[in-house]
Amino acid sequence: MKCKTCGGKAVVNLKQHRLALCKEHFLDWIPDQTARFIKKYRMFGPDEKILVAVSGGKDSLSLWDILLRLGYRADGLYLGLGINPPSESGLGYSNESHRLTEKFASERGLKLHVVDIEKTYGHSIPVLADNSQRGRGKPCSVCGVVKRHELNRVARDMGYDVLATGHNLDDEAAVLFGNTLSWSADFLSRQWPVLPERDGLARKVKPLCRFYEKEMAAYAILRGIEYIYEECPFSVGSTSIYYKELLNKLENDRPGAKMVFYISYLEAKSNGMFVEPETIRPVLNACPVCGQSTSSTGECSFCRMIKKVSSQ
Ligand code: Q46
Ligand code: ZN
Ligand code: ZN
Repeated sequence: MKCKTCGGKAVVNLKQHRLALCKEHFLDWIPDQTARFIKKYRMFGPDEKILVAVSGGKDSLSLWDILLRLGYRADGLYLGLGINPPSESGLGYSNESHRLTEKFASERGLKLHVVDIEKTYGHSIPVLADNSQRGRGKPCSVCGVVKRHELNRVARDMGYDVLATGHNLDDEAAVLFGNTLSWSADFLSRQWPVLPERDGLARKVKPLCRFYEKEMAAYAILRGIEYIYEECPFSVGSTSIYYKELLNKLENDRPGAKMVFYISYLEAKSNGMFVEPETIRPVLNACPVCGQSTSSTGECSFCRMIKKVSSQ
């Protein structure tokens, strides 16, 4: 197998793109494509200040690396979720992911914001999940509320123009698959590589949304990025992993099917399908405690949850 660009020995074979590349040209291809997607979906301009949500995983650390290689001003934000049951690394999932994120940032002299949820609000994610109505047996729902709240808070309070996350094609296709199974019109109308800024909610972008997960793993490994291999222990048995497995079966039989599923959706949307009806757009109010936008008339779900668990 030869590199399509230089004719040297190819190390990656991107079947879905009918493209084989050597290490050097693959490591250039990923940022080139990312730059194309940033422009195509009008994610941000060259002078905007970007906050990258980093988890210690391959996608978010690679995203940070790519944005810096493209010349953007990008700082990182790590949320310490306190998920530390005994794990492969012996350190616990959150401790190990924090260590690797700090290492990545310090080796490159980068600015990393860290918010430890337990130190800041008194409770880790597992404790919040065990003690709030929302979380019984399902920490991911609590975790989602906390992440959304904190990412937005730091982006807004620290004056960033845009919040970037490392969601890849496999993540987006799984979400799309779930929304399609239930024909969730409001979610289908909102899923897009960019969520514009609105009523105090920071603009959110997903520059890696058109790369396969395995492409990002190859990028991280070939770039020598040290990332956490283990998954969050609470992801085991989740619906999104089940959907990913189903889509992988399809992809195995028909290479490229996952990409066609997601990209055809983006094209259909650009052509006017799934327009967001005004009637399902919730009116947003400011939470009287934290000031963040919420669709409820009183305190936001994050503040209600912290108050409830703290009063027990
Ligand atoms: S970190 Fe949080 Fe995920 Fe763990 S508890 Fe669930 S949502 S699985 S990406
Ligand atoms: Zn080459
Ligand atoms: Zn609030």
